[in-house]
Amino acid sequence: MVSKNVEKALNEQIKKEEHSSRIYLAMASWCERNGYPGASDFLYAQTEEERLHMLKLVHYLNDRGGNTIVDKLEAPIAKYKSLLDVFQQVLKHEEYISASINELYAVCVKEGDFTTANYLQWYINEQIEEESTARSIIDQINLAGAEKGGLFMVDKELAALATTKKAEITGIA
Ligand code: OFO
Repeated sequence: MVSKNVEKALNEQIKKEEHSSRIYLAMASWCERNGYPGASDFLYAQTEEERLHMLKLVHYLNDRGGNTIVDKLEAPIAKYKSLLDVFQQVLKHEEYISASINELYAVCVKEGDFTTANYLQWYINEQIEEESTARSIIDQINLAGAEKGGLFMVDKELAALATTKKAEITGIA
């Protein structure tokens, strides 16, 4: 059984993961409309992945006798200046989520809930990967510069990354 404080903190994280899914949906849609099919495919896959991050927490909380709340969500910002801007916002968001997972972990430790803290280790590792992927995409976009040819190649790389991500997410849940 989880404590009320852990239940509340887990519900907040469930909401953030669902919101992440919607943020990436808005970004994927923008990329689809602006000539970046690879980036779009990657971000649609990220949308699915965030939904699985949410579901994994929902199942965990229910299994531990907690009460999962499906809360209302704000609309994501859906305006971007460029592909670089999209991925800079991805990185900023993932850094925010990493900080949020760390805070959640701290609540669990404070409450003496080492079972949940241990469960969250998977999310801590996942955040290392999420941030690193976003940083390397930003590096590639910066290297490509503003040239159409460079961005075309980055988009091809993102299409390949999307295929890898789709294969990886079949293992989550
Ligand atoms: Fe769920 O990791 Fe991104 O937000």
